[in-house]
Amino acid sequence: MENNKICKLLGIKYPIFQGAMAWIANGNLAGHVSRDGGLGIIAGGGMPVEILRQEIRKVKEITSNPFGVNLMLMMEDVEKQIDVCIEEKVPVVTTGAGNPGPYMEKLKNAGIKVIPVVASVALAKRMEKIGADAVIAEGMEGGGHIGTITTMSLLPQVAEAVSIPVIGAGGIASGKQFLAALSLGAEGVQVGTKFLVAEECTIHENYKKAILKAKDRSTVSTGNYTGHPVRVIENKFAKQILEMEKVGAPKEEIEKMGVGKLRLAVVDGDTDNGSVMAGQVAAMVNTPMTTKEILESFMRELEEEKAKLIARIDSWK
Ligand code: TUI
Repeated sequence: MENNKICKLLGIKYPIFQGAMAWIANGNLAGHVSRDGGLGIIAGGGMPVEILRQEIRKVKEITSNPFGVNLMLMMEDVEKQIDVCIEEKVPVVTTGAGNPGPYMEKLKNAGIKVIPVVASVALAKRMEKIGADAVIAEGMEGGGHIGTITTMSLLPQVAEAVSIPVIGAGGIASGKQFLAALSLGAEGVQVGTKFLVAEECTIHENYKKAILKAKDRSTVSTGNYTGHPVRVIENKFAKQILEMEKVGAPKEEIEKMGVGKLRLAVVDGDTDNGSVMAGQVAAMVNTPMTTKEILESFMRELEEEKAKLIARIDSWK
């Protein structure tokens, strides 16, 4: 796709990013996605700096293709993580859960492409102004920490508001949704939930099983009351949080409940008491596949769905 703006900007084969899922997206997953033509992204948020360095080197062992590191801006060690990204010549940094303004100059001066996740038009415009290379517009269908606007509504508004390329995220697990994102103005997509069940994704089997058996209404958004909405599979843990929110428990108590719960699900496989973050498309993720199969099926389905759509619209005339 050499004329696609994202492929051109980053030097990748397909305009498909693998979402940087905390505790999940390590050097192994990111390395294989990048090897197979997408943009693999290490979830750097909260990673100790020397582990981050190891994971970056792991990607480099797997492939010499471009890859990214995601930084969560609310984390303490973010400045040290940026230094590691610069030292290790990481090609792309994506940012989440905040405004990367204070770090933009340093990253850009190091030749790193900076692609912030935005959940609003205002932030997208601000990011363009301070030199972002592209933005990822993530709707609330996505898993984990989310904004409040759906992809269907957010994506066209962001794409209208900025001139830099936009990557659509939240609710993308098939070629149909890829095509829809492109028709809303995106130049590429970011996919998280579908990569949870990739063979190269080294999470606990129980987590994968929870995704594979999820149905359309299996996820809920917790944390709306504390102002930090997080989409998870509805389980015992999620129900406890929702109950605390309903009775108006102190916010600190609710936030405290969440500490360590993602790790509990991902690493220990406790999918009852842990936080099983996933997008609303979990119901559409029914078959484990390799990263290569996932990327190739997105591209194949995109072409098939495009042809079907054109034929359908033309048949109305
Ligand atoms: O960051 C994510 N998704 C995540 S982070 C995560 S780890 C976590 N663990 C426990 C509790 C909470 C999180 C799991 N999933 N996506 C990117 C994202 N960024 N979504 C929404 C935003 C966002 C929100 C506000 C980006 C910018 C923003 O701006 C604030 C401002 O300054 O306007």
